[in-house]
Amino acid sequence: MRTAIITGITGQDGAYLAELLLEKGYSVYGTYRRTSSVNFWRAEELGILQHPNLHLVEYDLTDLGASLSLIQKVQPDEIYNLAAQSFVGVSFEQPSTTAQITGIGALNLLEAIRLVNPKIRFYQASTSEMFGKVQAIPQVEETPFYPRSPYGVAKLYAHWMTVNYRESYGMFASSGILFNHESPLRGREFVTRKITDSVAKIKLGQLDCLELGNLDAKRDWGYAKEYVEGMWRMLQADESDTFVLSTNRTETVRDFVTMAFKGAGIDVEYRGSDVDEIAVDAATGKTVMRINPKFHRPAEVDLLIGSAAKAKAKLGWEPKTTLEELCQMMVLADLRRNELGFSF
Ligand code: NDP
Ligand code: GDR
Repeated sequence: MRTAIITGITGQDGAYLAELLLEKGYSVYGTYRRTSSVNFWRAEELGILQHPNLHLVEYDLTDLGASLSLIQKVQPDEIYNLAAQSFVGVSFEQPSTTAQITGIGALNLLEAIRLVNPKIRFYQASTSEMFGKVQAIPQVEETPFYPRSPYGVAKLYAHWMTVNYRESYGMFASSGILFNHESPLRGREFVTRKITDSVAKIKLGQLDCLELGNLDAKRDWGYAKEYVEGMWRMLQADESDTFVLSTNRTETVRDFVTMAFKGAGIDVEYRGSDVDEIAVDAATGKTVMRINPKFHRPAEVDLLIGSAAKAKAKLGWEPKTTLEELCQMMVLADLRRNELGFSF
């Protein structure tokens, strides 16, 4: 039986990856942070929380000693580093914390692997946010980086450390540059899930209006469950490397708003511009979306679109779910949850 550590099992990707590895017969050690109220709602929704091969371990990525003892104790074959302060907006308010967790945290794991057992295969959750102010369209593995947030800068440090440990010590350390990936398990602070949850509440009469920031940002959105399969494939390859996972399609936040309302049976029309832009329900004339400048960021990533041609050629990975299907899946899940009065 193969053994894997997943850091960040309480997050979206951690839950889906744990599900996948358990299905493949792995013994999975999922790490979570000690907090006053630990939240395993995602693992619960996937029905894996009681799985006999799932072991939950308390762990903080910022602690090198904890990284050393975790690896010594578990002796895994593979480590997937998914833990991070992953919210771009918050990284502007907490840049040092973000650097410690998202940047140095990855180094702690790499260093612990080097010291305990350099044969362990390592996956680093890198991000399209490293491309930031994009230097080419579409973005590929060789596109120059230009991060636009403390989060992007911290992730870039972790990415280069992964490459550096691969080249310096011959470690199997792969970096997956993943573009935005969403699902019904996405955190509600991220824009897609914020939209689908609010649309569901508006449809059910539980909320009047959704408030957003920049509607013009363009993102390449895929389905998280397919992306964790790509992570696993990276660690099964003959050699460690860097891979982009993306859909090669980009849409604006505004497009996603329209799509989500449509998924709930509401047609919207846009009026006004800039901070005065609103969306109204075409049938009733009621305002269902307005801009709140507090959701604007000090610096924005305007346009992301990635080509995953290398992952397709070398890993046989490609996305399948369309954005329309993904959005509909999220809206339906949020309608169901909010009907039951139960939404995380
Ligand atoms: P989430 O924010 O849903 O999950 C992040 C996880 O990291 C949570 O389990 C969180 O625990 C944990 N964590 C945070 N700080 C620490 C810490 N100090 N020590 C240990 N664990 C910690 O992220 P996603 O699942 O969406 O993303 C997974 C990874 O992939 C992240 O690294 C993210 O930056 C990266 N990524 C995500 C993309 C996406 O579109 N989803 C795209 C590209 C990269 P807790 O629940 O306690 O907060
Ligand atoms: P992102 O995702 O920053 O791309 O990072 P997010 O969903 O937070 O923002 C996407 C775009 O939407 C705009 N936006 C808003 N965003 C939020 N969260 N809330 C709003 O109200 C709002 N209004 C407009 C944002 O300005 C942005 O342009 C995600 C995270 O998962 C990262 O961890 C990951 O690395 C990248 O995706 C790839």
